Amino acid sequence: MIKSPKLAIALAIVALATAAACTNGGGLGSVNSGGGGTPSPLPSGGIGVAIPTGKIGVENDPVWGTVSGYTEEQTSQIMAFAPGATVTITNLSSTTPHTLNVIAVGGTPPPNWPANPSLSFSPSGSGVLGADYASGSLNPGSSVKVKLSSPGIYLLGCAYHYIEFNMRDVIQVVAGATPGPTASPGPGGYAVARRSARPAQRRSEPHLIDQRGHRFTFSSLRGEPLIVTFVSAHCTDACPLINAQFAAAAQRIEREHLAARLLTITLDPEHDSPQTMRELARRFDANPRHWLVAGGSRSDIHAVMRAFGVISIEGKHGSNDHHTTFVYAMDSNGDLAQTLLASTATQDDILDGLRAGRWGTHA
Ligand SMILES: [Cu+2]
Repeated sequence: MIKSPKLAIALAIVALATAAACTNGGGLGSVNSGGGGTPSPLPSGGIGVAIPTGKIGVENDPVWGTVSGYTEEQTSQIMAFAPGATVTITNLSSTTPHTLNVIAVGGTPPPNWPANPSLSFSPSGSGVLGADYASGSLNPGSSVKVKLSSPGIYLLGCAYHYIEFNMRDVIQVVAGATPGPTASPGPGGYAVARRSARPAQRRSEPHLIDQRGHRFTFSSLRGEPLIVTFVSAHCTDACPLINAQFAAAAQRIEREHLAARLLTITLDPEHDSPQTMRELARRFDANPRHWLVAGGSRSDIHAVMRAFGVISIEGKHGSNDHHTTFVYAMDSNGDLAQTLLASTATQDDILDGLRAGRWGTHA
């Protein structure tokens, strides 16, 4: 839990900060050293490896367990790339060699990470990510390239530091993933969630209730880009940051007359009623033309969360304050086009995407 002065600090620095304790699951990576925690200097779409202190984060992910020591530029420790991508793995350390080895390939999260897998210090796998891939020992500052061809989930470990530093990670190779700051599609999601996130394919589409008390469906919002996120109204960690980012983005959308809508949905329908969400909307002065803040029945909200692969877990205080923090850009057709990581740059990410027409035309 962070207190508001610390949150203010987190908002003040542009990069992801140390603060987001409730964002396990891939959103804001919490860095395990004290102090500021600046993002790693990495080539776009590259992977940096280092002992997880300071620049490289640690996430205690509810799905994947502890992951640390590998990251993309400014993103979470769970990494996603599109098939066919070639990724540069760079050792960011100035003192210590590391490796990137594939431990297992599969389609689901591991029940447990293997306790003591045999990880090689020599390169293997011919530069293609697969079950037999090993980068070999990468000296400080050196790089190697790997091609990601087959879709799947690859469990990674460093041969030197798998055990002592939990230096392990997950690469998802999945269609539609965008490397870099907007990478991970999120644990539990992947291609299946991307497909099922098309509400039109549902037999009976869930209804949501906005801050005016109007019932609506995803289908009813088609025709312009829709930027979706999920929050808990009771969360005091990352959600206030996301709400502030959405509030700022909504104002900019209005000011620039962009045809687009934001949608914030509760991820804790047991505690956040539509009335609670209305209060939240009021607090942020959310104009429903550009920003819908929605609750709904438990079953409808859970159906929407499942479709997006949103995971939330009840915390100590009864509300769901451990959860994924992603921002989903749906195009004008209602298809999920891109998954963004929530950050202090979210309003810029949204505005840049809309202005560029990345998720459909704007008026
Ligand atoms: Cu290592």
